[in-house]
Amino acid sequence: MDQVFVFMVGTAGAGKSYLTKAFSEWLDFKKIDNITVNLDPGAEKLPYNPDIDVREWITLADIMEKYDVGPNGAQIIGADLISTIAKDLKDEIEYEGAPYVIIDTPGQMELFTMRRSGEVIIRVLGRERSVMVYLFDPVVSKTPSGFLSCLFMCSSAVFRLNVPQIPVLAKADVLEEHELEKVLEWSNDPDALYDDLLKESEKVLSGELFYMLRELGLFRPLIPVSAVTGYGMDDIYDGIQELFYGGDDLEKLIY
Ligand SMILES: Nc1nc2c(ncn2[C@@H]2O[C@H](COP(=O)(O)OP(=O)(O)OP(=O)(O)O)[C@@H](O)[C@H]2O)c(=O)[nH]1
Ligand SMILES: [Mg+2]
Repeated sequence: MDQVFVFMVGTAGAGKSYLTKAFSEWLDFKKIDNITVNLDPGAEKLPYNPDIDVREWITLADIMEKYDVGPNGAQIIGADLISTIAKDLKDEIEYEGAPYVIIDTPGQMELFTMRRSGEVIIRVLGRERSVMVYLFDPVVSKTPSGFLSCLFMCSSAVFRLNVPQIPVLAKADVLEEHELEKVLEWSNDPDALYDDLLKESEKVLSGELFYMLRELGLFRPLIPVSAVTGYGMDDIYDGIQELFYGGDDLEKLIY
């Protein structure tokens, strides 16, 4: 059976690990076989028990000792080393065999999106079976310029990794109702965002870039989700189904 690789990607603290847990639990509840994979060698405490864990091969403590570097240098070396175990990860993931493979990526987004490892992992596992759930940080996204910055980050991940994206608004439960409505409106309606950018500051210096994002079709409706309430897990699932099975059902992935 084909496996689908769901990469949780987003800036530090956006909620990747909790969403990994919540989505996995939701799939369990629906009796859809899935496994979780931790790709963060620096993770100290995870809210879930990964079925496959990069820390079996690579830990920051070992790197700091072996290469005589501090924690930041170790993060970078750790990220680069992940590509060297891509084949081992693939073997373990295939051995587990679950149709849904949820992959939690390193805390700092650029370690996965900018360095080569992310690209290598996706290529080794299979680009055509991969999808990225991109998490917008709710606190940053709730101002117009913050939202636009998040959209740039999200777009940079798609340019770099070249896999389809399901953009989600993480931790939607922390926003007030009116804030949530605003963020969702901006993701649906670039003109509404532009108006609010103008209200925020008289001159929108990023105007040309804004138009570029709009012309490239990079504004897409955000799916609000919450790992705390479980809200939106069905929408992530539907998004994945739509992508791989054109909305057909789904028996193929359900055992
Ligand atoms: N209210 C609320 N808090 C959340 C939610 N998801 C995560 N959090 C909190 O946000 C913090 C960061 O969540 P993580 O899932 O660890 O975020 P991450 O992106 O994996 O973070 P790093 O890997 O450390 O960069 C934790 O303290 C969680 O308790 C959510 O849906 N709602
Ligand atoms: Mg994490």
